[in-house]
Amino acid sequence: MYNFQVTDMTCGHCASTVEKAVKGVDAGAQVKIDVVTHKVEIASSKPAEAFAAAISEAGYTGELQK
Ligand SMILES: [Cu+2]
Repeated sequence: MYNFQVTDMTCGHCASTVEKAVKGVDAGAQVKIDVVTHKVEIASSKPAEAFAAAISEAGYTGELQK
């Protein structure tokens, strides 16, 4: 389970763009997004770096929380 803080994800449109980016890395990933707290939870066996890259390619700043 990865926790990303995506501070510039501010509305439902952002959330769906981020979700699409995540599913582009792993179509079977489980994604939980909270726009209010800017949190993106991802359950996947793919590496966190792949999601970080996809989120930034989508135009957002995703910071992995340790
Ligand atoms: Cu938005």
